[in-house]
Formats: sequence, C-alpha cells, structure tokens
Amino acid sequence: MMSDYRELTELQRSSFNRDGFVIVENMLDPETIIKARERFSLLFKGQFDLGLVPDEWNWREGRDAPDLTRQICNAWKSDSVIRSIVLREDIGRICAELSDWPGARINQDNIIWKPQGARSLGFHQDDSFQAWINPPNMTTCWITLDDTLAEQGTIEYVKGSHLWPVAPPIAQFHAPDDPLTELREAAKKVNAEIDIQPIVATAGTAVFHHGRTWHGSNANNGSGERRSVVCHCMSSAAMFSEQQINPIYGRYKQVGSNLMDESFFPILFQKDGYRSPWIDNFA
Ligand SMILES: O=C(O)CCC(=O)C(=O)O
Repeated sequence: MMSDYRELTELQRSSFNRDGFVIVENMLDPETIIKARERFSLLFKGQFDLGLVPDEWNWREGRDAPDLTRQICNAWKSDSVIRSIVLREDIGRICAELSDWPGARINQDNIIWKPQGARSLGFHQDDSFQAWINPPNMTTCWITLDDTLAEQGTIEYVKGSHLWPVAPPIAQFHAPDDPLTELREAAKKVNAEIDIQPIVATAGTAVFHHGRTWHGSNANNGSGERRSVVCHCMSSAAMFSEQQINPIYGRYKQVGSNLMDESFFPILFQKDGYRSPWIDNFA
C-alpha cells in the first residue's frame, strides 16, 4: 500500500452518484508532479525509459501540427514515472468502489498535453468506445499536472449526463470544428439541459468520472501548459468481447480465449485482496 493512499468520503461518493464525477484533491505529491512533467517532453520525443513504444503515440515532435493536443495511450508500458502513477492501487480501489465492480484493472492510460494555443478535444462518453470489452464500461481517474483555469482548455464535465444512454462514438476526437456537436444531439434525445462544469483545480488534483459522463475540453486560450495523466479502468472481471475487435488492443487477445492477460491489463485492486503481483515486484 502506498503512503499517499486516497479513500473517498461518503460525501464524495454521493457527489459522484449525483453528478457523474467527483474531485479528489492532492492525489499526487509535488515531487511526483515535477517528475511526471519532465517525462512529458521526453515521451513525445520518443524517449522511453522502459524501452517499449506506447500502444498509441498520436503526436510526434517535428511531425505533427503544433496546435494539436498531444496524446499518448499506454505510456505506463513505456515510462517508469507514468507507470508508478497509473498502476496505483488506490486508483483501482476507488474506481471499483464507485462502479460496484469486484476490482479494477487498467484498460489504458492517456497522456494529454495541451500547450498554449492547442485545439479542443470533442465531448464524448468513454463507454461509447468500449464495445470490445465485456462488461463494456470504464471508470476513469483524470489527474492534472498543472493548475487549471477555465480558459486553459481544462477538462469539462456535463453534470448528470452519466444517466443518459450510451451514444455512438463521436466522429472526431482531436480538434473538431465544434467540440459539442454530438453532445448537443445526445442532450436533445433525452430532453436535458447541458450543464457544463470546467474543472478549475490545483496541480495534483484528480477527478474520477463515470464511463457515461460526457466530457471534453476546449482550446487552450490561456497562458500556461495543460498536462494530464488519465487512468482508464475497467472491471477486474472484464474479458474481451466476442462482438467487436479493437484494432489496437485486440492484439493482446489470445486465440480461443476471451481472458485478459494481466501483463497487458494489470489488476490494480480486487476486493478479495488480489493485485497483479508483478506490479509491485517490478517497482
Ligand atoms: O484531458 C482531457 O482534455 C480529456 C481527456 C479525455 O477525454 C480522455 O482521456 O478520455
């Protein structure tokens, strides 16, 4: 168990159930924040201290437009500092408790770097993209490495939208002309008002959100960086679905089995006390 182990209060649990997200302050200590920020520039230059290239590396220095939000998925496989954050037991425990799962395992992480002037990310529900797993649900811990301001392209949540049905995947995640297009359609279908809360928080703050909560982020029109580490969890009992193959993560499916291998989808926490042993042995 880590010394900085976090647990939710009753009040935080009920705010998650009401709004579809809950803010948890001081998830990261100042030293870890500094170390993680340093890793961001190395990662996007292709310097991976664990030797592996991440599963998705969507922005490369010198190749991609400077006004795009930079994104890497599964940096935990490539970088030791990111791994020490993403594979924390308390993140799994909170996600499992909020979702009523027997435990939680990593589905994937997201490294998001939105420098000054970088464009928006379309509003979406994470569960829209989960038809490749069974049960098809995620619960996420989003952690900011910078103090955020509303005009700085911080993450924004639509309050109560976790109670809406799952919509199809959005057409464009990176830099859509209008980041709210599909959100407006979804709200109209359920005749709901769109009540958006931008997360204004200090570096190291986490937000846990439900897989159906609509969220996205606007362009960074502020004067500072906006970096976050996002830990997307799924149930520890999740398996590959027979219905859909994920073009990237389907690579980790073994022929003739729907079981998810703990080398690629480690179990962070289980209510019966289990946690993938390799995580702490590796550390
Ligand atoms: O940090 C952001 O702006 C959004 C991250 C996000 O939507 C995600 O990782 O699913």
